[in-house]
Amino acid sequence: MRLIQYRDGVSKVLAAVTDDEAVYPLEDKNVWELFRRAERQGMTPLEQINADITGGTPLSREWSSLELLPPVDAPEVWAAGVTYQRSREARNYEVTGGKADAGSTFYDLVYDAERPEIFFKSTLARTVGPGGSVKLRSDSSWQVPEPELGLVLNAGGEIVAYTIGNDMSCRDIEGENPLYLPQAKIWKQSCSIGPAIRLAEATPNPYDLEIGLRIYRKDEAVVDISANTGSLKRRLDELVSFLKRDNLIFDGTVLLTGTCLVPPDDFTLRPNDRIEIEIKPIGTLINTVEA
Ligand code: DO4
Ligand code: MG
Repeated sequence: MRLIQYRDGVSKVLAAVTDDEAVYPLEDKNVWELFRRAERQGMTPLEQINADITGGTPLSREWSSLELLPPVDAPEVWAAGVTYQRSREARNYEVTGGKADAGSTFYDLVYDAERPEIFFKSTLARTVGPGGSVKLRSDSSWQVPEPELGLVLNAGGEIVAYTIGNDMSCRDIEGENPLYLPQAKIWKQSCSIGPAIRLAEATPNPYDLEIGLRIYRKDEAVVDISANTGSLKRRLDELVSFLKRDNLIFDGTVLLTGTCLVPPDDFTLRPNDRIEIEIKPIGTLINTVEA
């Protein structure tokens, strides 16, 4: 079971999307209201949704045709890094000017260290949703999307759902100096999440999710790669525990878990490219690229 938010005229609607792709608008203003209502009824969120939609009539439209909004209003988005071997190799390539197996870079060290890399990625105002545009930085000539599994947390730091995130990144700025990381990662519309959140209780194994990245240029697929969250170096609760440490977590804080997909090293995004990131049990996050 997934949840989406969409615009209907001037209203924002929360809706459940079943595994058969049927869409049922819910009475709650947002996912947190739904969770509280379920708790009052002594039900899990999934049980509450099933009780709500049983005997109901789904929308006659497909959910991809709705005016989708980010599925959760994330006050903050954080991200973990170098959690997959593929990411480690790509960062090493950036800092050494071409050697993926450098052996002793910051990236090699953090891959094996007890403390993971966790960085601040985005705020509500900088984050776009499905169908929105992600922007390119004007001072970078090597930019890529980073498809990542996103953890949706409540204020207690529990993983309540999963989503898809795009941690847009400037490989040249990042490679020039690790101290430039915030500039390589954070700018207007440099983060996207959606199209849905999948309830944690309806996700049997987050360590076995296929992630696909397709990038279309004038309708031709110029990148088409995939990987599996099974190759994640860390546990999800381990990443959350470092994020939570002496920190403030809000209902809707999202933690991106690092990328396992990096386009070929000679690839850079261009205006009007269409990025599609798919995790089947969640959906496909589609964004266009703007200068
Ligand atoms: O250290 C740089 C960023 C790493 C990252 O964003 C990732 O591995 O996904
Ligand atoms: Mg990343």
